[in-house]
Amino acid sequence: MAVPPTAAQHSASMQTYFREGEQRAQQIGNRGPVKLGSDGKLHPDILEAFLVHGFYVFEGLVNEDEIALLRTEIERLIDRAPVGKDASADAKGRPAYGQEFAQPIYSFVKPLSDPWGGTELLSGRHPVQMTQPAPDASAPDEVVHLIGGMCQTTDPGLRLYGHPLLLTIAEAINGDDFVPFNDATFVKLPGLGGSVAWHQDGVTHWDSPDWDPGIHGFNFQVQLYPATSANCLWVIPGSHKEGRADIKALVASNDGSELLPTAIPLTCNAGDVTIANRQILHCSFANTSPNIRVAMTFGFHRRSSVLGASGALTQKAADVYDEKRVFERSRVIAVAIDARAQHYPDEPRYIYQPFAGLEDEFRWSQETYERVIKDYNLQDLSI
Ligand SMILES: O=C(O)CCC(=O)C(=O)O
Repeated sequence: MAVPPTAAQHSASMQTYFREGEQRAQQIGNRGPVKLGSDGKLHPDILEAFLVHGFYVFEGLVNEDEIALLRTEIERLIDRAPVGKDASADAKGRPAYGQEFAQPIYSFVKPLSDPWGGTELLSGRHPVQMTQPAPDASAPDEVVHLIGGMCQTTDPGLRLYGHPLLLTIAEAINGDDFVPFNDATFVKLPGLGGSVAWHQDGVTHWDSPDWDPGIHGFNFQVQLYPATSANCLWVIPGSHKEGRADIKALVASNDGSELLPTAIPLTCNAGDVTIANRQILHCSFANTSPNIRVAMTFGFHRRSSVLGASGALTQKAADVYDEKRVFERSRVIAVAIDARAQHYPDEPRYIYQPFAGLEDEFRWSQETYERVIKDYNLQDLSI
């Protein structure tokens, strides 16, 4: 087996690819502030740009104060994480956070490793393993890679889920009866963060007679820190329209290299929000840079894609998504909207059509935390 590069060698070897990718990204553009039409809906030019390229970068969508609150919370969650998968104490020996949730909220990786590439995990959708640089000798055995459950672990996370602009974008893409998918906060610690091998997210609908480029929904990523080409998400523009990609063949025809030649980095400033079609081919590399990236990632689907579908990814195939299940998971949106309205009373409140008229049943309170929010992610709608 080839000797893995050191972190420093890996970083040096990536620089030309990063610069070339940045140039390709600049040529495409596909970024700017969110724009609404006179009807209050997402401007059709942005929707069209998203449909063509499969991604868009909304610059400065979440304001600085809100980003500061989110950072404080995520820093707390990282600080209070168990030291590894099977641990119950944090690095300072305190009982780790999150033991009360039914589904573990933290996922870990070995520093700079690729946990999914070349494995059958997550429906085998990451067929090629990425380069896994050797971490420095001082690196811990495991580092936080993902934190789940943003709506139950932090109040600012719940409020972000009810952000009127984000929900207006979700409505434009998936219709006004859109439904949730799942969420995960990707944490790429400087010099330690693992990679996410090339993949497409969708699992269930590739062979559907109704297949189309939007059938597997899309994800938001809200960036809490600047995202650079060394730690950000890379995508292949337009690949969401071409069906299931043969990733092994793509890498093989690129001399076995994962540095695919048409990919671009979605570099961002803190507060920028990306949207990516879940069928777009995407990855992120081991973070051998000195900069952290934290991306709060949560997705939405068309109702028609989810109703009657069976569970995928972290959900069981025996889980069939009926009206009741979809309604129950969608309640999180209703509570999030109210939590946001209570905290930001001067901001316009998003009206979520499936819950219009039911607002009083889903006011944000300790009671709705227990009834709707706690362990909501057991009901994720993964396809
Ligand atoms: O943000 C990343 O590093 C990876 C995100 C990703 O692969 C996903 O959301 O499916």
